[in-house]
Amino acid sequence: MSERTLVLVKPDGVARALVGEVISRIERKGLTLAALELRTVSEETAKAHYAEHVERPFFPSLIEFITSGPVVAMVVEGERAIPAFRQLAGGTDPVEKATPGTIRGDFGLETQLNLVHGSDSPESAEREIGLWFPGL
Ligand code: 3AN
Repeated sequence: MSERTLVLVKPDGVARALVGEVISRIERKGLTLAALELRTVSEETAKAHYAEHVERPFFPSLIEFITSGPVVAMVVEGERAIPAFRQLAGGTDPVEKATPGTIRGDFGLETQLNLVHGSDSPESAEREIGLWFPGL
């Protein structure tokens, strides 16, 4: 079943010039882009995006990180797009959880600077697409 997911290349991924690499992996998987924009995130959007983590100790530094430079936001579409992109991204911790062959496993070292975000459920995807691309 075709579905949509919200993907971000976070500030570390943009700074390290990995945007093309991420898009290339998305396209080679067979997923397609429905929207794409480079933008700098407001603190308000960042807090709304990560609302589920508001009580976590790393929340303030996560907000500081995600607003520290431009991100590339995308809506990615295709068959099982939500789990398919999570598979491409790899686990949250780029060393302990993500395996080689995934974006985080191949390019990441730190849990906070883990390069990409992908919605984790249909409910999150709907909420996040509404936040980043209202009206899409
Ligand atoms: P994922 O992005 O794999 O769905 P989440 O939703 O648990 O992971 O975490 C959201 C973001 O919060 C991560 N991408 C990472 O940047 C940051 N994060 C998660 N856990 C930690 C942690 N233990 N220490 C620092 N940052 C974290």
